[in-house]
Amino acid sequence: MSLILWSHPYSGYGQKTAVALYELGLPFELKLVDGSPEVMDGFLAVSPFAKMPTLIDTAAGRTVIESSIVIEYLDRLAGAGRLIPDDPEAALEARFIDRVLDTYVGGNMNRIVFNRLGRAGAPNETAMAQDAKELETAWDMLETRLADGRTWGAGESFTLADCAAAPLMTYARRLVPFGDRPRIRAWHARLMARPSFLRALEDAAPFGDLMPAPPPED
Ligand SMILES: N[C@@H](CCC(=O)N[C@@H](CS)C(=O)NCC(=O)O)C(=O)O
Repeated sequence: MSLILWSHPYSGYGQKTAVALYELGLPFELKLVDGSPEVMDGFLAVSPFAKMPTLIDTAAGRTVIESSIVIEYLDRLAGAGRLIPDDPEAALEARFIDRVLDTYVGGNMNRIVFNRLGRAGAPNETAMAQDAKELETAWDMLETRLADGRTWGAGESFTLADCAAAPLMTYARRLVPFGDRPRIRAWHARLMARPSFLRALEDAAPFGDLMPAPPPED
């Protein structure tokens, strides 16, 4: 098997990449980043920022980091045109929605979680409130974008945008609920039924619930 994925099945960005691998039908070997010193030594050697996911393509002798770039790479490996649409306008939209999700949903979510877990000392309430406010702005932007009736995040086909949306929205809504945004709710319900994401959730299930936030009530 030529693809090795350094990741953890509970990681949102790791799940984003797993969804892409399952969508494309590409087999891979998981290198579990479990935090143990022996694993971290190997992980730091391939991923200098120690961020999951990191993909190694042993056949091509390449290491690829950053989930969106990993997915671009995988899509090309699988023949291109599926998760990154061939049409340049559609590709631009997929990349745009992916950026919004990575930066303003996943990024803000990770900072709030980091604070809640007290990773940098006492939680900074002001920073958390600002991060939560930006997450509301991201939900508003996505709700507006979906007003054209699209089925998936960037149009009628499942793309990079949806690989990002499935895990990142599922986690982030536990911190900032979707509220009165029916189009986001409907999109998220479709993502929750997608076999590739269900498979990623199954992979994560044995690790329990590590999120410092209650399960969603809505
Ligand atoms: N921009 C990166 C973000 C990756 C990221 O933040 N991964 C988290 C897990 S969801 C991580 O590795 N955290 C470990 C750490 O920060 O120590 C990407 O898209 O791959």
